[in-house]
Amino acid sequence: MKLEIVVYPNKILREKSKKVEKFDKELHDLLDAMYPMMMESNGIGLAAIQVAHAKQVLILNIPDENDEQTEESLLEIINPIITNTSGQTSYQEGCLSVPTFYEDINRHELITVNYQDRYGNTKTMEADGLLSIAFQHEMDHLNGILFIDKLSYSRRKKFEKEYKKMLKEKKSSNK
Ligand code: Y12
Ligand code: CO
Repeated sequence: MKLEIVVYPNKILREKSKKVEKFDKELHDLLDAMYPMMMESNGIGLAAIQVAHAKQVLILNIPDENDEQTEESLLEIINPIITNTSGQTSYQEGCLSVPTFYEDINRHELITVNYQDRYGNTKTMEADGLLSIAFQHEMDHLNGILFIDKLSYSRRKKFEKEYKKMLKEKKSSNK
């Protein structure tokens, strides 16, 4: 399966992802293709809508204490629902669909998530630290929400100006 990362301001990123009903080869092929795409792009999280598949699917691979990402730490998350939250935290987030831009975003510190694995088994997980932040960032994608939507009005205006300039420069250097 050939995948490409969808980049802001593409409207695909605003689509709401649909619940997965079939835990079949099509789903497994999508998950199997998302993993190398995320790793090649130096990502730690990727939602299916970022590769133009509007399914409630996301993958996460948080670096360990040696800053390494192994296949064993890969999480495949289908149809996630946050059932509990506590605390507040802030982290400088980035997104493969919004290249070159990073900004501090407020999130819940601790979350409990119900989800299904690639076979449809129901699971519950508690997440804190970077995993909790990545979960919340990727789950926002399933609802068509980007981290830039959480910026203040003035910060967002500044972002739009800088981002447009970056896209223009990128386009002219590719000519
Ligand atoms: C904390 C913050 C954000 C998340 C969501 C997942 N975000 C990512 O995985 C973002 C990755 C990313 C990688 C980039 O590529 C390189 O650094 C080589 C990148 O590059 C550029 O902007 C040029 C941007 C974002 C979870 C937890
Ligand atoms: Co993102």
